[in-house]
Amino acid sequence: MKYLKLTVLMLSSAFLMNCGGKDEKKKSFSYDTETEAPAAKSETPVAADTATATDGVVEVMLHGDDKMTFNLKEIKVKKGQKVKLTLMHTGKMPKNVMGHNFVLLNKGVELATFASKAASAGDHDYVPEGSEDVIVYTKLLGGGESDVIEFDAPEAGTYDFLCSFPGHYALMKGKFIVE
Ligand SMILES: [Cu+2]
Repeated sequence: MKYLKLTVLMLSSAFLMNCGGKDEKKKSFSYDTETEAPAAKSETPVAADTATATDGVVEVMLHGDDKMTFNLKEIKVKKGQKVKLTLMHTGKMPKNVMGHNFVLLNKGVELATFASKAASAGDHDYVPEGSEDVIVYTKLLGGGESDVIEFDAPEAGTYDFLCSFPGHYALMKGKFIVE
């Protein structure tokens, strides 16, 4: 909660240069509704953080780049929330060279084991078809592309996420925490 408040504060100050604590709620709401408009300008690093929207929907902005990194190492949501995750490839390199996806693994699935299985699933964007190891995943993206997925937060616990493009998981991985 403290985390969210901070994000809201930072957003408020970025947009308005002046923020009264009282208006935080209102501002975060108007920020959320704004996302309907095609806002090409909102490329602030702040927006890349985990931010909560209204109606129990959490919006997560995850970026992958040409340096083979994700901007987030940790994503925190709450049990029962709906998660709207946007993966954006902020680089320029094509998908066959520097493809990125977001794959959320089930509890107890070993990252390295999964990654090596995934590496041979090139026909399916490096996500083994019908795999029970996977909770949810995005499309594989090249530079400039993005994909949005929505899913219900799984039961409380800590899960691994990764980019399953061959060789990427060493750097492109993180924890998905459901509280
Ligand atoms: Cu990748």
